[in-house]
Amino acid sequence: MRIRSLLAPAGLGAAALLAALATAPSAVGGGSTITVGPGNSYTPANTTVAQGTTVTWTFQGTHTTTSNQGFWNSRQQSSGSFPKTLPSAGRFPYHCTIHAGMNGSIVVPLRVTGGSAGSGLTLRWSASSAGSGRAFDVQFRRQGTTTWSPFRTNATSATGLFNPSGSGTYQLRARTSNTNAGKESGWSPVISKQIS
Ligand SMILES: [Cu+2]
Repeated sequence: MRIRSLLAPAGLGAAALLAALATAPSAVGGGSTITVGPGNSYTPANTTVAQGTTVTWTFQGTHTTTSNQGFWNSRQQSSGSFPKTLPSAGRFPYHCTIHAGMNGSIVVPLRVTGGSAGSGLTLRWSASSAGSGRAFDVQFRRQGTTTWSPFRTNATSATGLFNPSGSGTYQLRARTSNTNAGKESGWSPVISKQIS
């Protein structure tokens, strides 16, 4: 039990426990809260959420949450909250435009299911097909090789069947483009999956 193991260590303080709980991946369509301030920091600074999660920044001091690739911008806010739904895979770094060095990131993993012989892997890189100004890149490589190959480039669909000839272990990653700004998110964490 995850909760039980978090509670078990006697020395674990309440703040550390809350931080650990806050970074646990949410269910699809769920919520995740990030506290902005007090002080020049986001808590948690780095968090992983499922595709389609609404992330809400709550302000305790005058800051911004501003996506490095233009996916969102709260502009200056001193209280209240700023919600943003993140439908698709990637790593989304953000910062405060007022305070240099005040940084955070949100990671949205690719989802991979399947893997039995001949049926391939079903990849889902977004909770929904691309809205205006968005597109997706998906890449793969055989485990043990170094070069990534494109599976999808500037796709608008949310899913695809990855069915290479031959068994083996494949690595997969995806990212989201902000085509309005000509910028891309970072890549989602690499997922390794065996096709038997
Ligand atoms: Cu700030």
